[in-house]
Amino acid sequence: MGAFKRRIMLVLAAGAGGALLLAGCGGGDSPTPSSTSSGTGSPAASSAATGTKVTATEKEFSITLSTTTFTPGVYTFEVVNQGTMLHNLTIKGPGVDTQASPNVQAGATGQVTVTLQQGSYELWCSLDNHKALGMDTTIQVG
Ligand SMILES: [Cu+2]
Repeated sequence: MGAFKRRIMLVLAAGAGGALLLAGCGGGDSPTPSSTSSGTGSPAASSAATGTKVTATEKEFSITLSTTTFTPGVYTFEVVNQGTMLHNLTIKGPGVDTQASPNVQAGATGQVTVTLQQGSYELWCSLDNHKALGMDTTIQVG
């Protein structure tokens, strides 16, 4: 009984040690883009919020952005659907060859992250004829 318990303790200790080891390696190995010049700028494909956050409030049939001043950089647009229909936010412009948020249910939110360069970008809802009905706006970056 006692020996069995001790073995479990050992296994647990080994597991914890392994986890610590992994955490240590991960922290030491992952380069931060700002501290090295070797990064070729492959962006993380995750949908996690990065960069400057902008709220895009959508309803039938308009898109209202929380800011109208943009400088080049990474932006995460958070779509807040205050309407009663399904909407999304689709973006196209320099370096962004049409990226879209997921389709967002009424009352829900969704995100799309893009890297904006200097220039003009069009933002619209690509569902049905929502764009023609007014869910269409243009921003100037830089
Ligand atoms: Cu829409």
